[in-house]
Amino acid sequence: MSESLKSSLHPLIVSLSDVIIKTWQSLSPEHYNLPEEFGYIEGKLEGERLLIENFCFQNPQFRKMHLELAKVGTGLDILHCVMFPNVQYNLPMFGCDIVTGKGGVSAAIVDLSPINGLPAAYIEKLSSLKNIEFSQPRDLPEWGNIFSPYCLFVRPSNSQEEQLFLERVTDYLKIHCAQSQQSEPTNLSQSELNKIAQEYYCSRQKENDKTRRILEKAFGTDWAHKYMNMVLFDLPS
Ligand code: 18B
Repeated sequence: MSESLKSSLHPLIVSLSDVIIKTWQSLSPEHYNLPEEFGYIEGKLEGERLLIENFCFQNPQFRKMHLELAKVGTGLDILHCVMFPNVQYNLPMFGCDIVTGKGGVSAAIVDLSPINGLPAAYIEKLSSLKNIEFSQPRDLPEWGNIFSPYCLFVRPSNSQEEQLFLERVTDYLKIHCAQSQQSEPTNLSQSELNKIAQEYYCSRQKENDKTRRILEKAFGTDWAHKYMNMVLFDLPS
């Protein structure tokens, strides 16, 4: 990981990216080649530099495990992470997004989002986690009907809440990695349903205008469209 970009990011993003990469090690990840032009990217947003760095892996259960770190000027840091299951496995979508600004963390979201329902083992594990209260919960946007009842979306208001968020993401990742290792491939017709559900998840995520706006301003409309469709939320083949 390039220390130059990473070390300049908000501490919550640095800690979480370490946790994600470390947890993925247990999944025997192989490298996933993103389209060449999209590894390390630099653009300009309203005269400010936008730096993007991508880390991408795959294994039999996950067609793509994607971590993205981004910095806009000196004001805005972003962590974006999605684990896309292979559609042959009945696994949910792990997704996480952190956006930090001059005033601290403005958005921190993590979920294991259902693909044709959450498997019973996930419900059991997620509902037995201890309840954590955050002082500033946030409301999901209109396109957010893809998220599960276990979706956590907050504005952590101090470093203690940032730590609690980090622990909860770690819980979700550990549950997901362990469950994925026990998962067996399903049949063809269920795989087809999983594919449709994953396409729906991606189409809803692409309705996030806040993400689109930043990419469009820095790199132009065409590039942003390509990036959202080929890198952030590409469809299963
Ligand atoms: N996202 N986020 O990933 N987004 O990618 N993100 C924002 O304080 C980027 C995901 C999610 O309230 C904001 O409001 C950019 C995944 C939700 O309307 C900004 C990239 C999930 C919201 C960005 C990126 C996800 C949100 C506004 C590419 C969930 C709230 C910050 C690197 C699993 C939307 C704020 C709303 C917000 C930007 C969720 C600036 C550029 C995987 C729900």
